[in-house]
Amino acid sequence: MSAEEIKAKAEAKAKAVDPKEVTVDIATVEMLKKAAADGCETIFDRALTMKPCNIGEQGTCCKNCAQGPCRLPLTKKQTEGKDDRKGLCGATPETIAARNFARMVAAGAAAHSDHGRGVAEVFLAAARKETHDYGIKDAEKLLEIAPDFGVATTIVVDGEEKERDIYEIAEEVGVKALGQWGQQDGEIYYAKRAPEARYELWKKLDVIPRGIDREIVEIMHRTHMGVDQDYHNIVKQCSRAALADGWAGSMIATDLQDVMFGTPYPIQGEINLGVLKADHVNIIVHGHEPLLSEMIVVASQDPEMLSYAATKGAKGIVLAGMCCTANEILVRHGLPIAGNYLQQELAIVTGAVDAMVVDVQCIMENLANLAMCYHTKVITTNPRAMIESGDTLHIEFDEHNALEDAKKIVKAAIDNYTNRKAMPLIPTAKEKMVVGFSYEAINYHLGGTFRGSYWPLNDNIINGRIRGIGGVVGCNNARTMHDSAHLIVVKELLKNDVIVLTTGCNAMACGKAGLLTPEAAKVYCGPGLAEVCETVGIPPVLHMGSCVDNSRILMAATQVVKAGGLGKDISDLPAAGCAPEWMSEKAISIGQYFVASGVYTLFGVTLPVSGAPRFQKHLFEELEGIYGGKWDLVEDPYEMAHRMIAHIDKKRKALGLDKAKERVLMDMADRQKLDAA
Ligand code: NFS
Ligand code: SF4
Repeated sequence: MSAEEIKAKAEAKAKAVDPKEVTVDIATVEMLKKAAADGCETIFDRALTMKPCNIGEQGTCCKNCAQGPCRLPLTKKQTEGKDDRKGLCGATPETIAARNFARMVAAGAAAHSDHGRGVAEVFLAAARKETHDYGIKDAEKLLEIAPDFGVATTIVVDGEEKERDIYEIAEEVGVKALGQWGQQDGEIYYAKRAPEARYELWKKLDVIPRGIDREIVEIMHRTHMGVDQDYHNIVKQCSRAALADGWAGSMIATDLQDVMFGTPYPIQGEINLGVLKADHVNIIVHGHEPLLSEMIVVASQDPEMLSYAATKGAKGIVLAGMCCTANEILVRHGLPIAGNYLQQELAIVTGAVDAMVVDVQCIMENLANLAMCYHTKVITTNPRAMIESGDTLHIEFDEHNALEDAKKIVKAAIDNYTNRKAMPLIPTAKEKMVVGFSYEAINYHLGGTFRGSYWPLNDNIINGRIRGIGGVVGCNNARTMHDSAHLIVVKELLKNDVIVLTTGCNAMACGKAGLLTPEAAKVYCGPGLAEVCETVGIPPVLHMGSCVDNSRILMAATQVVKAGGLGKDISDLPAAGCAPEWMSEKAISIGQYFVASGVYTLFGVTLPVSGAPRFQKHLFEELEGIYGGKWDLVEDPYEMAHRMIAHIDKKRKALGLDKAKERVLMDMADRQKLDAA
């Protein structure tokens, strides 16, 4: 070997991924070793060899016109007092960073809301009985949401009040819901769901979204070259578009999915790559929209499909989810989850996945390349999302022909079972969990009476057994150790008696670590929270669903405010939210709607704002004076948890709850007394 070759080899070795350094998940460690042995590259390798651009990371690279890219890094020179950085057009770093940030909000809000639009369209088709495959599963929820759209649930005939036909109600709700996307003036319907004080504040600040699409388009207009050049004003539009996501696009998606597929209630499930089975056909549904996966659930259980699988020598069909599609089918059907975002490539590396069926969002293009190393068929299904790389199959999914299309997909997976190249190697790791805590389910479970109520939760917060509420959500990010920050933050909160609400990839990290079981309470929680969880029989971390279901957290917070005793607005609550390992633009939209709803919201890893100090100050400090909520960036997960706890304590103090009032935990009789009152 020449000196150069030796040097190159040493460098390559130095750059090789050490699995234990990049993840805390044992199944992931095992599959990273296999990937290396098989000579297949994953995102973990690429994260080592390619570093992020320092200017983009600061948020100060502008390519909004062809005179750029104008790159304005913050260097020592500026921090020493003078800052005269300007783009060719004169744009300041604040204008550039705010515009970039706003475009992330627009993209995130668009992704959630376009998902919501698809749901509303199918809902309307189901209401009109134009498709046989979808229908109304939860009529009670439909009756609950109809008044929010101004749709009557009863009708007066000959002076007598009668129930209206459920499909008639659904059609009217569907038309009005779908109208929210193209609405030009007025207010989105669900703005009024917020606590009154919050609604009034939004009104005063003039940020109530007029219509979903309009607010997103307006961001794109305002951030075009030479339009909005005041970062305060740009952030105001970020709030409008983000609120249109949280309180309309996402919230409508959640509600209509619940009506069509059922509102989640606590159910058992299993998680991690160990859910795959070597002697079964393994199908992974990956992406975000339950419209497709709900049908694949049906198709994969079809006797005709099962006997077809048997003809190929398979003992059955395993259908498992990946990313938020997984959360959707888990919380409604208890179907297993194969893993979270950073495990998608590794599922293919097992060599056991016969089809990876994808729709939209969080799907890595490299899946197609990896599928070539193994035998997996990557099947795209949505006209919005095709993959050019590799040998991907496109089977378009049409809601009007949903079950037939789903069967075609399942059949393609079965046909691929006999093409496996080598013996699969499936990690044994998997964990049991209890999931499906919609805000309705929390109501029911914590209420524990015939009439559900959030009062027992409030009462336990007031008496100090529960210190506060932490929302921990969001992605994995290959720039930080897989699942590590998620688990540190959550465990630190639990230890300090903060109950955790979770969605998305954090929920999956918690599931894999065994935090989503009632038994976790006595292992991880402080004494107060442990006692409450054990009495009620719930896990200390409540899995509320997918990222679109962050709208459920907004509704839960609203219910807590309305139950009384903890202030008049979401911003009064002893609560905080965080996304320790975020990466997606959707997370930025979610962060902004939480901030605009009054929540202190902390992100980990990085935020593209550091190159624009005044804009950063606006997000991290000034917004609190406007919305009662603000952004923060904390890389250290311990520090993140403790800043959340400090904020919770600050809110407790403002509510006069700093001196923990010791009270007996309510028993059944107390609760009945309360209910009778
Ligand atoms: Ni949310 Fe869910 Fe996961 Fe992040 Fe992606 S799957 S929608 S975006 S990576 S949490
Ligand atoms: Fe440069 Fe201004 Fe064009 Fe951005 S909009 S690329 S800052 S000239």
